Amino acid sequence: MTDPKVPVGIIMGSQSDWPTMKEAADMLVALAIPYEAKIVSAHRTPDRLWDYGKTAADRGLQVIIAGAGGAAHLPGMMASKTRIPVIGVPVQTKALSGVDSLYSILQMPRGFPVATMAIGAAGAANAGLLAAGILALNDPELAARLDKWRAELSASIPLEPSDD
Ligand code: RP5
Repeated sequence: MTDPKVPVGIIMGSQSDWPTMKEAADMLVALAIPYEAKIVSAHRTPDRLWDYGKTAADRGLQVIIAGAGGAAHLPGMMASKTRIPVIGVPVQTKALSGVDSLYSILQMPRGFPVATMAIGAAGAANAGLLAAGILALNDPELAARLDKWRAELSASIPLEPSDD
């Protein structure tokens, strides 16, 4: 399907999820982590979902970031199909502001965990960072890059508020 050395798979239910999920991709790029991005819908392309989950471990994926909105079944279904850790991103919806997505992803039954992020762009960016943290456990060079990224973020926060 793709390069077996790619450690992170970003999957999403629709093209319309990409502006949100790109926040995760941008974070992986910033930390020099290879990734693949695919549209894999639980409802519209269930066979694609099944194939992706079935082959994920053998292809060398180590973390899957799955984003979806509304009746957001993609992360949970992927977690049911593969033991690869799944990080779920609730995409913000117009109808219910993403609370529907959040609840759909969050309330997994015992036995099939999904690490659920915040709704929307911040959640997607944090999904990239969480994936980086998982991979850094066995990659000292990545760990150093992640430590540097975190230190730079901390250093960018002013001590005092300004009126500007
Ligand atoms: C979900 O339905 C997708 O994850 C997306 O967030 C939502 C709406 O999809 P589109 O109608 O924009 O394709 O499956």
